[in-house]
Formats: sequence, structure tokens, C-alpha cells
Amino acid sequence: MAIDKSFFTTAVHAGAHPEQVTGAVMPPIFMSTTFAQEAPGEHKGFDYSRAGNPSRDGYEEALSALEGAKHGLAFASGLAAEQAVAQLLNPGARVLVCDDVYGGTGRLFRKLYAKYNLDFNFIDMTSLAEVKAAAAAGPVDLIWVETPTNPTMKIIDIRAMAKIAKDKKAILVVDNTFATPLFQSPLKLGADIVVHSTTKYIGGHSDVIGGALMTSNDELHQQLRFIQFAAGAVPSPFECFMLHRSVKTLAIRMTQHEKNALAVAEFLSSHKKMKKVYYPGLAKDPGHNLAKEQMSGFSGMVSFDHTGNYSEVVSFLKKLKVFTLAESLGGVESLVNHPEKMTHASVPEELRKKLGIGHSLVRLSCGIESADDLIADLKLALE
Ligand code: P1T
Repeated sequence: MAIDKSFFTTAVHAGAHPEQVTGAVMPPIFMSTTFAQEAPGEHKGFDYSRAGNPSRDGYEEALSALEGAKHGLAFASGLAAEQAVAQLLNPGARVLVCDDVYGGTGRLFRKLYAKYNLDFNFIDMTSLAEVKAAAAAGPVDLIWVETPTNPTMKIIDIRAMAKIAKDKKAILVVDNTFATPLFQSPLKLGADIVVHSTTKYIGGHSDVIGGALMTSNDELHQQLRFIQFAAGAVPSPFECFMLHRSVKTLAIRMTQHEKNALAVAEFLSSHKKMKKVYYPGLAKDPGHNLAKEQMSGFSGMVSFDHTGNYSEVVSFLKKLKVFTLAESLGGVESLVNHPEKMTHASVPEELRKKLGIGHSLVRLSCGIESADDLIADLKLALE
């Protein structure tokens, strides 16, 4: 699939309107919690910033434009956005979740929501047969897909999941954090709701925690907007300003992230200390053909299995100078993560084993530095 070039223009202009009183091209940050009313209930469209704020409005308009959605909602974190989706469910609801989700997503469902009599079934969604069997086993209210998955970069067929969701009258949610709206448009492939940790590529500078939901379904939007207001996990006007600023460079950053990731993945593929490299941009990757069909780029995340034991892996991690050992991803600076001990420590051990999240798995978030410097750093640390 080819990149939609108009995305570069949308990213710069969406929701960015000059301020009405002064004409300021960059509107001020509306650091006000409340707004004067002429008479009770008579105001200029804003009454209290948990319900709405001009800085959030512009940013939410940009979020919806990025995903080609009718509506965008901003949240205080990716998990806060996910929680709003969980709050759509009634007790007794059954949810199919792809097994290789971000550790915190699994923890949210297992530890906080399962106790409300919600049934979360974690399944390998790269196997259509497995999803169909799970769907046939009972009613399904929601299907939760993350693609590419974190951290093993599995690619899940969004169109196929949309068909199953439609048959079961279930809501299809796609976490589009890894792909970003530049490279993947889940709503066009049949998803009902897109979720983002905007902490990652949308923010892009590792300096704001945030989340977002986008949908073109008016009824779901009404419900989610009510949850956003009534539960209150909203970002501050300052965070909205920062994230809206970041959106403008998303397309250009992603292009460089992807270029670097491909170079890094190719370098690693031919290195003798690699057992396996996970990157959908590699022709030999099991998700490559599907990724080419439903994505217009492979993004900037690469994982690999090191041939060494745990202490050799730690020694490799310590030797890196350009890659910083830290949780998170999607910033302009390259990061390296050890999923077993860090981001996915909360995944039940048995599932970690099944997914291949062990001592030798390393996840790279390739930044926008020079690819040569990234490869030189890896090469030296692997010696
Ligand atoms: O951290 P937060 O903004 O709440 O977002 C959670 C989240 C949701 N979805 C995906 C795909 C994610 O990767 C994350 C957060 N992930 C990390 C912190 C990480 O290092 O993988």
C-alpha cells in the first residue's frame, strides 16, 4: 500500500486555527479550568475544562483528521483511553484480546476489569482458525487487536477481524500505536474504534504521557465522550498543546523512523549473534505480506532474540551508547527495552513463554538519528 501524501498536509494543518481575537498563528494555551457565563448555562461553548477546553478541542480535531475519523477524544494516558473503552462494557461481557498486547493493557484487563465479571480471552489472532473457534464458543461483545503487536511484531488481519466482529455484533478496537495513522488506517479496514498511546509516536519526544480514541460511529463517540467527561481522565491544556505541536511533524518523523528500522533490521538479520529478528518490513518475516497489504509502512520498532544467556544480553544492553535502556518507544531518540524484565514483566509467565518473551528478547525503538550511528552502536555492543 502506498503512503497517502496528503497526510503530510493534514498533519500540519488539522485543528490548527489562528486565534480569533489576536490572529496569533500559534494559539495561546488556554490554562483555564473554568469559563465566565453570562447567565446560568449561557456561555461561549466552554463551561469547565474537564468537559472541554479550546486547547483540547483543536488537538482533538487534529486527532480525528489523522485517522480519517469523524471524532477524536484525548485522554491522560494510553491506558486511560483503553479504560474508557472497557467502561463501555456491561457486566458479563466477553472480550477477545490478542495475546501479544502491551503488558499494561493485559494487566488493565486481568487485574482491574476482570473482577467486574468481564471475561477476557487472550488468543493468538494471527490464527484465523483460533479466532473463529473462540468466536463460535459464545457471544462476543468486543474484539481487541494490537497490530503490529508489542513486543513480537505480529501482524493481525484487521479486515478479517472486522468481518468476525460484524458477524458477532461486537465492537472492533484496534490499538494503532505502533503503526501510527501514517502507516495504517484501521477505521478504513473496518475497525470501530482506534486507540493510541500518544505518549509514543504521536508525542514523539518522550516528554508527554497521553492517549486517544478515534471513531466515526456517532453512538460510540457519544458514549466515550460521556465517559471522558464523567470519569475525568483528561489531559491538561498544556499537554494538548504539546501533543498538537508534535502531530505536525508526525509524518516526517515516521518516514525517518521507518528508514532507520529497516536498516537496523537488515543489519541484525545477517549478524551471527541473532537467533531471530522480528520486523514486518523484512521479506522473510511471517507478517510481511499481510503488512504490505494493510499498511503503507512498517514503522520503527524492531525486536530480536540474542543467542547469548541473560548476562550476555545485559552486557550488550550496557554497552549501547546511542540507544538508551528505558521503557517506552516512539521518541526521536532511540531506546532499547528488555520486555521480560521491563515492559512485559506483568504478563503471566506461561503466556510470556508461549509468546517467546524470554531472557534473550530485546526490543528496539529506532529513533531518527543517523542509521549508520545506530548500526555502529549495535555492532560494537554485540562484539
Ligand atoms: O503508557 P500509556 O500512554 O498509558 O500507553 C499504554 C500503551 C498502550 N498501547 C501500546 C501499544 C503501548 O505500547 C502502550 C505503552 N507501552 C509502553 C510503555 C512500552 O514501552 O511498550
